[in-house]
Amino acid sequence: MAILAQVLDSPYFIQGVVVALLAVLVTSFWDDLSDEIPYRRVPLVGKNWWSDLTNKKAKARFSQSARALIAEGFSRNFFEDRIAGFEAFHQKNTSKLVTDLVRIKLTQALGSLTIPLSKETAATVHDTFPPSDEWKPYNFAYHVPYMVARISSLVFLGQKICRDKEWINVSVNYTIDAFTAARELRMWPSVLRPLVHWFLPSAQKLRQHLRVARSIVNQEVEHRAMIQDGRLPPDDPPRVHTDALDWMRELSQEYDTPIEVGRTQVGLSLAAIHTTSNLLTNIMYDLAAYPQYIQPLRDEICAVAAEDGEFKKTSLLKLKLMDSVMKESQRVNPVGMILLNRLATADIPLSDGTVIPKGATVAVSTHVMGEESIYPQASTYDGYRFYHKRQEPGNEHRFQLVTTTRDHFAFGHGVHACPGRFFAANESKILLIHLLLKFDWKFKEDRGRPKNFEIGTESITDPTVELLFRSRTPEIDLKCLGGA
Ligand code: HEM
Ligand SMILES: *[C@@H]1O[C@H](CO)[C@@H](O)[C@H](O)[C@H]1NC(C)=O
Ligand SMILES: *[C@@H]1O[C@H](CO)[C@@H](O)[C@H](O)[C@H]1NC(C)=O
Ligand SMILES: *[C@@H]1O[C@H](CO)[C@@H](O)[C@H](O)[C@H]1NC(C)=O
Ligand SMILES: CC(=O)N[C@H]1CO[C@H](CO)[C@@H](O)[C@@H]1O
Repeated sequence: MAILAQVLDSPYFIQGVVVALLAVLVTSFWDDLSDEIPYRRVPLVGKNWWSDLTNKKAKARFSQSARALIAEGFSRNFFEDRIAGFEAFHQKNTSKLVTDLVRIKLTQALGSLTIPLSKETAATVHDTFPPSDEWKPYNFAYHVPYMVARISSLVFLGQKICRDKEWINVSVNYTIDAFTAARELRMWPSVLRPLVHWFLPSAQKLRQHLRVARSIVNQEVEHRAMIQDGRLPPDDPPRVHTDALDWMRELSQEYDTPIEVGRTQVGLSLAAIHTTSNLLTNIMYDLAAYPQYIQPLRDEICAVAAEDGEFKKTSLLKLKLMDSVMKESQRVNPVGMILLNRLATADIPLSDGTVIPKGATVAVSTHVMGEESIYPQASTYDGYRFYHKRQEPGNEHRFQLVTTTRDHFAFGHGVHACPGRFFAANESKILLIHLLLKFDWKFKEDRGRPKNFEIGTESITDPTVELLFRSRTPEIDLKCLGGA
């Protein structure tokens, strides 16, 4: 229990919880329908605020019924606009715009982003891991969000802002602080929350993040507008690629929908940073636990570099073992016990006669990804599992990390499947290339795969684990990826 309490207090438990929220975060009809959420009518276990104001009970309740609490948290009841600071969770009528921005604009740009992403990755890896011939400890789960935030922000906001410490603070910490604030606010009866939140330090921090975000983002919008009208000379060095800020302006005009860019940018960070960091942490824990994959992964990168020279649009797609290893990490440790949270907007009769009533929330259990009948030796980590499946005739393009199916839905499935998965896949592969070629990795203590914690329905990577890294000489010249 002590460790559980410690983890609940730790900001990193956030990685696990974030994905659960995404299902409701940007789902377009959420705001409109939340009045009908059945939770509002169903009494919640232990929701007796007056007799139960201590942290301890609340934590226990959270770990027992995280899902219900989270779902309720997202109903208007709680994150509604009168609680200032949570605005990034509300995409209002811009949710289609945000999804299309990620699904269409960002994904289409990926081909031309490999080299810029790799250059930024090289820089952040350089800043994060000083070259060392000795083994040095590194708390991966703690640090990786900062690297991911910087690399992702290159594509969201451009080169200048992705290196801005204040922005990185917002990009990483808004999410963490929002969960802390939410947890603290839940200690209060809902009628008092609109008042209390003004005085809670965590909620104040959240509003501060939004102020900082708006100021940074609006300043950049203004700066770009001035360059466009010729009131300022072009940036030096000039911007080399478009980014989400440009796409927001384009789509806002195209859809004739005003958007608030600061809040929307924080919303992107919310969806992107801790989810990707969680995946990367799981992968690195798997590779340190099963080191037999590391050299084959390096060989594969070298083979692609030998074949393609400078990385092309299709180069990352050739890293099939890496893709398989990543998908296997997601299979064995999905972010939670349930995904695909949905709200029934009408009665839905099923073939066996069961009716899902209008207003019900449903979710799908991820135990399917551990089913023996679908995945032989399901409990064994097999980095080649999806690689081998793809070798079978007709399967070459199936079983990719970004492919969602009813047997593997770590990115969700269907219309609302994660639109950011193509970006997450490419960005993560680029980071892994740098980490694997430039360093050796192992656990500090001789240990097996650190077990993920289960908190409520969520699975989180053990935040206390330290990895050791040591510099090595890459077998290829990383010029093929735009430089060291
Ligand atoms: C490894 C990293 C990621 C994981 C595991 C992940 C997972 C998910 C999941 C499970 C959903 C809900 C899907 C469903 O219910 O069917 C989702 C939705 C979403 N994700 Fe991701 N995600 C990741 C990275 C990203 C990134 C990098 C972005 C943005 C660039 C992003 C943007 C979104 C958006 C906008 C939605 C809402 C889509 C909708 O409601 O239509 N995600 N994600
Ligand atoms: C994020 O918050 C933590 C804890 O408040 C703080 O130590 C850290 O410096 C913050 N990150 C950045 C980039 O400022
Ligand atoms: C991160 O942001 C918060 C909220 O704006 C602020 O209180 C804190 O001092 C910042 N931390 C750093 C290291 O900049
Ligand atoms: C979105 O909301 C804004 C103001 O809240 C409104 O002016 C705009 O017309 C709405 N756009 C669409 C497409 O509904
Ligand atoms: C290689 C990979 O896993 N993901 C994507 C990287 O970006 C390209 C271009 O959009 C996509 O086609 C890949 O699926």
